[in-house]
Amino acid sequence: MTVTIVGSQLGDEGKGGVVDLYGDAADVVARYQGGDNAGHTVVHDGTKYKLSLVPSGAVRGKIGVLGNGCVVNPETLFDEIDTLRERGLDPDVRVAERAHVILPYHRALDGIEEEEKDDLAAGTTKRGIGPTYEDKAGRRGVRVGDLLDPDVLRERLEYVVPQKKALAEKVFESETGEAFDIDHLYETYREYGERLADEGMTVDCGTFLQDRIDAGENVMLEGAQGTSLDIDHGVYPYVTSSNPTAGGATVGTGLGPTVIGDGEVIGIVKAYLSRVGTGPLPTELGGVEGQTPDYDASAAQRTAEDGAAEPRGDEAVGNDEEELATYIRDEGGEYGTVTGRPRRVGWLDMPMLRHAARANGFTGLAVNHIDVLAGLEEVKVGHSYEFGGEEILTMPPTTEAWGRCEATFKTFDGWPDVDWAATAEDGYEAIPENARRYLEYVADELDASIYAVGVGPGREETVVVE
Ligand code: 2SA
Ligand code: MG
Repeated sequence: MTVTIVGSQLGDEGKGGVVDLYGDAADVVARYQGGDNAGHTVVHDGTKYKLSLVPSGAVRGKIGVLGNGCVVNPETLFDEIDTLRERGLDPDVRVAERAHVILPYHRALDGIEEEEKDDLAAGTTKRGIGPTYEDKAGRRGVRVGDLLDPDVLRERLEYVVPQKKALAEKVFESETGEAFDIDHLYETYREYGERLADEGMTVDCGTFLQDRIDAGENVMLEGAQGTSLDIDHGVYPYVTSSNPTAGGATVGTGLGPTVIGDGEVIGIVKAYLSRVGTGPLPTELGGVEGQTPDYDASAAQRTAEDGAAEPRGDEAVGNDEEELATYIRDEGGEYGTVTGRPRRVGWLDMPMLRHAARANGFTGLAVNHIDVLAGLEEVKVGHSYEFGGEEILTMPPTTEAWGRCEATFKTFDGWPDVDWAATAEDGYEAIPENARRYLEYVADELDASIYAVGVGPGREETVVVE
């Protein structure tokens, strides 16, 4: 049996908590796309582990698999494994031989291209994700299996590296160094290959997972990022270069669609929106300089002078956009984990979610962070868009059209801040009534039932709906 966990918005929906919840019953946790652009913090036995590549299940004694749809930076992989070992864990991580390898020139090119692109830059994590998938599609990539065979590795590098070097030097007029040096790359990556082989880490992913399923084990498929960052179904070009949607789980592991479809596909929804990087966001509140198109710095200035976003007191927060944005950002800790840059925030966007529900075929939902919105006088959702004089209920296929959509809001009465830890113990009925109304609206609109509600950052702070 499989459970697939998919982000329904723009990443950072709090997938970790849900992965924990369902991960208990899993024997194997596999990732099917992305690479070390998926920073998550796992708390286990009171210790915090920061991971960006290794599936979180590996911290909890499960087998962690990086599927063929992933792009693997061996340096990050071994750093994370070594750190876990230093801390007394013995992670069992397997890597698909068909997965592509992120090489140092991919990282270098990611940085160079982002600077060149200017307005079209996606605000990438600069981990080389895009350039690696480009080479995969361009049939000039290096796969994990190639690291195990020095002759093949050498041949691949000799073909591709001169092209990358020319791209960096001639097209982007950038300097190149070790990252573009065939001999250096060959030595370093051959050694990574030896270590992968010595530790028996590589697998034929689809066969490995299918054998587990046939033996009656449970496999959890852990998506990174979210539906609107999907290269096909997201807000192109402000997307990542893989398929976080549920279809990616089959292509990215080698399990058939009927195997995935036989299990659960759970959509993770954050009760509001947050976004790192650029592109339109119809339900955005306030804005963030350098990320929000047409950002109005004077509005932020005005609120700062008004002394907005005081810490939560008995007073409910008012309705000024910048003030609300700052409040939600602070309550939700919406700052980048690596750079500390503020994330853009907005109200829940239902057209985005309807699109996600269809594209992924969710069997259930987990809605997170309803505690973050507690204390607001009213909570809004973008129910539909007004586009070209008409009301539309789902996202248009081009991002330019999406940028012209105006959200039509529906307003809910706010809910109080309560003892959320106690709520988590007491169950669904203990959730404040207005918050339940909000949740039920979302479930109705998406025609999917709510399996879980996240009411705080901790592992225990999840209400499981019976
Ligand atoms: P990239 O580096 O090529 O993938 O960047 C392309 C765009 O995708 C965005 N991006 C992300 N946005 C939010 N969260 C991300 N990762 C989460 C984290 C993990 C998760 O906490 O780090 O949610 O599973 C993530 N990764 C990529 C990026 O900002 C660009 O807009
Ligand atoms: Mg995160």
